[in-house]
Amino acid sequence: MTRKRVIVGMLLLVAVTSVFYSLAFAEGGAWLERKHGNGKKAMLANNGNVMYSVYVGSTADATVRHAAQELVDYLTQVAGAPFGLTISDGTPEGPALIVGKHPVTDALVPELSNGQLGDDGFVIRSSGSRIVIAGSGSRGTMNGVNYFLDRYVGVKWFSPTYTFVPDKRKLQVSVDSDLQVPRFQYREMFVNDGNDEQFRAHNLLNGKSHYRAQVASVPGLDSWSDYVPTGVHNFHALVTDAVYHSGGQLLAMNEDVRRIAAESLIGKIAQRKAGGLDPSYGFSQQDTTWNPDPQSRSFAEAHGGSLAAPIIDMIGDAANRVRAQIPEARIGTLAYQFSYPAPTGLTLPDNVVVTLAPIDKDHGQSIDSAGNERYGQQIAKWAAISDHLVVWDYLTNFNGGGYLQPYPNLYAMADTIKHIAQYPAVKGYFGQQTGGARGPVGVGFDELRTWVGARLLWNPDEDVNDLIAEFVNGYYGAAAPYIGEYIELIHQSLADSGATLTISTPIASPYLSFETMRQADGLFGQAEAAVSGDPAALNRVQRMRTGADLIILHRRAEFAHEADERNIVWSLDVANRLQRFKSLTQNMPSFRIDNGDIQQLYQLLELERIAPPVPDIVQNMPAEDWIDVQDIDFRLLSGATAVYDGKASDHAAARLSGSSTAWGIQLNNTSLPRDGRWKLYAYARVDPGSGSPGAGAFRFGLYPTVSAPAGVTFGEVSDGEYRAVEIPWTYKYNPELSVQYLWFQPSASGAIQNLYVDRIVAVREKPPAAYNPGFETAAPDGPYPDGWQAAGGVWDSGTAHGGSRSIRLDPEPANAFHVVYTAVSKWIPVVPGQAYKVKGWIKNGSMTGNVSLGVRQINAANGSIGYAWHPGAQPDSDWTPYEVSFMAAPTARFVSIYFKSDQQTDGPAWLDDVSIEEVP
Ligand SMILES: [Ca+2]
Ligand SMILES: [Ca+2]
Repeated sequence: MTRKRVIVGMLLLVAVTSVFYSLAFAEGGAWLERKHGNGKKAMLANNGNVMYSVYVGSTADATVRHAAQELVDYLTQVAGAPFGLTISDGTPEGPALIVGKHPVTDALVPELSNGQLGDDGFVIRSSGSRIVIAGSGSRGTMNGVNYFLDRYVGVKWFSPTYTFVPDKRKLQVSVDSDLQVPRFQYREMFVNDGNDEQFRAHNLLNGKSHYRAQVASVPGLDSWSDYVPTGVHNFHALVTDAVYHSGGQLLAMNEDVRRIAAESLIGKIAQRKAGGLDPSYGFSQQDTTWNPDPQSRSFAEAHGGSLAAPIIDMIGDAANRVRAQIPEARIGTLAYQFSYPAPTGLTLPDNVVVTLAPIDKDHGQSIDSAGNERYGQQIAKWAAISDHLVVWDYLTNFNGGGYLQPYPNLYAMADTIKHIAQYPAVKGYFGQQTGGARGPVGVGFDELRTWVGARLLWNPDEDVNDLIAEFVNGYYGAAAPYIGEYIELIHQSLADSGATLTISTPIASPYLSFETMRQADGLFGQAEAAVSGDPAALNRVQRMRTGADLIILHRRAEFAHEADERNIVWSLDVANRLQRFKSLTQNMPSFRIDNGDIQQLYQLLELERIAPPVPDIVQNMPAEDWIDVQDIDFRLLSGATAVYDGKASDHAAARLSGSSTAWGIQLNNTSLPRDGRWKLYAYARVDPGSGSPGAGAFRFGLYPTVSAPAGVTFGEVSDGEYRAVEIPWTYKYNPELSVQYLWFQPSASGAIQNLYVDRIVAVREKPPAAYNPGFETAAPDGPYPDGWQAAGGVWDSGTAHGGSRSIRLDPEPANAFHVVYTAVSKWIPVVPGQAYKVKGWIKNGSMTGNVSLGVRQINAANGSIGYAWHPGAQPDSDWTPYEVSFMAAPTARFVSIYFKSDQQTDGPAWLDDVSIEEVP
């Protein structure tokens, strides 16, 4: 897989530099005006003389006045000369910058009153010696001023802590007529940097949701979009009586539920109206799964099979009932997890806003990429049934390495925004870059992503490479070439590795390889050197570096080992790196969404690990056939911690008290491959307590449950040493499940004091295959073909379908079960619930009786579950292919292939060239 962008290698530095940095950061920000050079020239100030005054009408509200004052302040700073603000409805004398609606704008800007600008659009228009910057409403005017300062004057609000203000003694702008309406009506980049309302407004972002909604705005900035109604995951809060709760959600088709929901919504909305708030409220599913009632299920089945159908029908119904009471009321809801696929044969009333939240997509690729087909294709389907859609995009790592982990999704985000922009129904975008208020501020790509995202939400036609270059040049100064190369390196590494970005991407994901991290580290070294004389720029570079530092610190033992083996010199400089990392992250209380106290991360990073040896069970196996997932990637809950353990493969393990009954040690499926089937082995040990050998030591299971949890007895682990505990199920990625994890739980029996889990080793399961399928190879110690039992059968070297040999059964009237079958040592592993086909060629010399091919399923205790047989080969027939299909039973572990001839046969029968295959 190759990303379609600029590909950067070390040798391409010059070429890339020319792509990224041809707009050199040299001439006082001249490169920032690339889009606005063709209008009428207006000299705002020249060499200390100010030519224009800023005018605002007397009825302007706080937002417009604030914007006008900002215009004055920034122009003054840029020109080094004082601009004045005039509040007047009179006709300006002399050259004027008119901010907002004003008696003179009626004739100059008729668009202000014809509705085409919406809440956010504006016009920047030159007429004679006047320049008007105005929207229909105050937010539009504010946007116009910020747009003017940014795009025309060159002020760049790169982050809440760094604004680039050009120095232009000769301040000239080129203005013609610029009518701007944002593509997306609602635009929110959700990250803690964005808590700065002025920063959001400067970058034309108008969202204020989540915990931000609880923070009062200052009057001049109190102008946020209310497109998405407030209130989520509130089915049970709005319909409180538990008799109406069902399978995790509501009895969606129930008349009482709909009536009660509508009454609750009417109450909430009336209350909001009375408080001067937007007459809207959310009505959306609980943040869990749904096992629907039969009525809801059958409604879903009648509408495309999506569980969104009963939900959407209920919400539409409730919205109509609410509207009958409050005509202007609007309702918000979610298409999320089980309700993400759009229903068929339904439409939504136009007072419902649906937020599509594809949390499980691969966030490293655009939503319209092949790998995200099941998510991308739903946009058009939702657009067919609703004209009010918002896309909630996931832009950070909630778990795994956490928010700080390098998350190369800049191009994926840009392509997703560009793709959804094609659907007029999609009116808004929410880009989630943090899980909560305790998340990061100003690290990694967050600032860059916010800035680029904000631009694309205004105008998705902007070129993402130009935007990245503009930010990188402006923000990182002399370090820009190295930061630019790092951005390309980490994105290309993701594309080359084929890894996915999920909300729980593991630290050991292949895009964070030795080679990539070594190159990244080198680039950051160069970047720091380039700005070593500029402490503020150095701080910005180091904040970008935290992601690489996190990975290098976590995996230092492994990287040092690899460097050593390959004779590569790479100074990991652990002490300084750790100190730098801590100093830049200490104000970030939470490094991931749950149980993510930053102190816990420091504790993990301080553990002195060693490079773990190759596990004994995968010795000599090709590297692509096994994966070692260390405790770094576990989720530790309920008191579990990562501790030094000299017995552990890397000298560290997750530890949980033996008295706990929590599923305290977990491995999320995002740490496991998405392709193929895998056997899992947990390397675990205990600190022995006291108990009988048969007492439970610990248990483990897969959630959601696929099979009863399994356990280990005290007798098996009482020596306190690590052993590879086989997880007795085959793991296979299931895209239907938004959450899946393996959990470990002490038995709290007193038999153990502590449970330790060092690592989980996943071993690829090969497709099933029959051993010695043509009966050509002899067993070393007997008269039968190798791997087959042929009690009573004959290994025939004179008759064959393929090769020169086959197996033959001669009539044996006294034998009620006259068979050839797979030997125990060559039983074929199968996956419970999987369908299979066994095939074989039979030549039948018998005129009577039954000759057939079959299969026997076998459980973990080597007991027989049952047989499946082909009805029987044609009597007196030459070589003919036969097959027998079966579904592996829930308890099946193996199968043995069988060939039989019964007591009524009167001639020989041969079997050759058998095979087994999975049926998709
Ligand atoms: Ca370990
Ligand atoms: Ca053969």
